Amino acid sequence: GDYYDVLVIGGGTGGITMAARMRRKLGSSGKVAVMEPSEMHYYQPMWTLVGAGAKRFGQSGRSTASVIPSGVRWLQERVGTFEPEQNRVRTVSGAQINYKYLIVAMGIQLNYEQVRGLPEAFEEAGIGSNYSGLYVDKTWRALQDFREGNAIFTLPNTPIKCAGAPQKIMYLADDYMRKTGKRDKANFHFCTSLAVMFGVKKYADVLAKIAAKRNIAVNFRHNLVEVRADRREAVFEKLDQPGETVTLEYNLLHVTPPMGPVNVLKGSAVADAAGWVDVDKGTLQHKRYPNVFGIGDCTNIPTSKTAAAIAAQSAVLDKTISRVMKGKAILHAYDGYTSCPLVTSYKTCVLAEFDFNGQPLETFPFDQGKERRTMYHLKADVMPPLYWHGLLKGLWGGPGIYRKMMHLGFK
Ligand code: FAD
Ligand code: UQ1
Repeated sequence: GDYYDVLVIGGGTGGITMAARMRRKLGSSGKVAVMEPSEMHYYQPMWTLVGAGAKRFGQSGRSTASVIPSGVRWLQERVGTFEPEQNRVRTVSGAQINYKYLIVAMGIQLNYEQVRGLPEAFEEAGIGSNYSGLYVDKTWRALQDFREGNAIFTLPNTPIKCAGAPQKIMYLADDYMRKTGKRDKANFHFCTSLAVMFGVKKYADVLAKIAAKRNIAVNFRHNLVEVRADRREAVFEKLDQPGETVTLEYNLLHVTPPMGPVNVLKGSAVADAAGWVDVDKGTLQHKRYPNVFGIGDCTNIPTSKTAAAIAAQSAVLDKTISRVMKGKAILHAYDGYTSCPLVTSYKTCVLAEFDFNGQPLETFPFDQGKERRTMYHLKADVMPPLYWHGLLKGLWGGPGIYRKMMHLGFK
């Protein structure tokens, strides 16, 4: 079979970022390959704004061909099995690809079918989901079509990527309905499997106040289990009262689907018992195979799954791989940095940033727990070019160094 010095599985955020970094490290072409089946690469964080009509879906995607770094081979295939003892993978079509170093960046899988009635319900009106390119435009359609009644926003009982996104669309919808004069005919419900508004107390407190001020009912420990699109009903199980369900009628339903590890990882040699790539959280090196690494949503790194986390992880993994290649001892450098721009209206945002311990790790020398216009501008206008021209080129390792500089200057 074919051989590459570095084989990257997955051409999403983490995969393209690491391919760019490895290409720069290894120089001459043909040494690095990315296996990615999709024709298109999407900047998923924009879908929050697409679902609210503030950006168009077309602005969120570019061809995979255009984001593969020059000198990196694109293998347009799907991995089928991992054989790390033999330093190779097999594609679903049976080809063997050998490597010296493997980077797994396969993302997280959306499991809509784990909710009864989905995904068929998306064929009806009044329901959308910002998490999928297939359904994000339906969120915006449903917002525009809304006249009166219940507007319901869900958060599932599984790990998810960008844990703030289920709420961002709710605050945008609230703002939209105030602007269009429909808000007084709407009842807003946030139905979340969690018992808190957010995993970090500082931001949870801020969000609880915002929801109360905007007259949004928060139903904790409610997990969506069924959608009856013909009757416009959403059924929730009460996680603290086993066997009990609540049925709510909806005129607008935004679904955040259950998520989990991608199927081919489950039970594979590189995964942990749950199906996540089993890496050291400080170095991103595999716990059993020293020439295998993981980055991003597919790993068991105990931090919130975001592109911002991948930015910080990519700088750490770059160093880890350099040291492994040189036979040097590796450093436990990743602190869990992750960020979630909590969009709270069409012009405001609370920029949450935190580490493994849920301690705020804010970049700017002001309190990011306040709703700010500057942070909305950062999310809507600064992040997309930073993603395409910084992160995906391997040039953006997260804001850590700027945080340290600014805090030196201001404290
Ligand atoms: P992905 O980018 O999802 O890439 C995984 C890739 O693996 C895919 O291209 C897939 O095709 C490929 N793959 C899967 N199976 C196989 C296989 N068998 N063989 C080969 N390839 C395979 N993050 C932020 O930082 N800030 C935000 O504001 C933000 N907002 C978000 C809002 C929404 C609505 C969503 C959906 C996400 C948001 N995120 C945000 C999260 C961010 O987009 C993800 O965390 C990030 O893109 C994950 O990158 P990844 O490389 O781990 O996975
Ligand atoms: C970030 O680095 C990043 O990845 C490029 C995001 O994803 C789009 C983010 O949402 C955020 C907030 C960051 C962090 C960057 C700064 C400047 C705080």
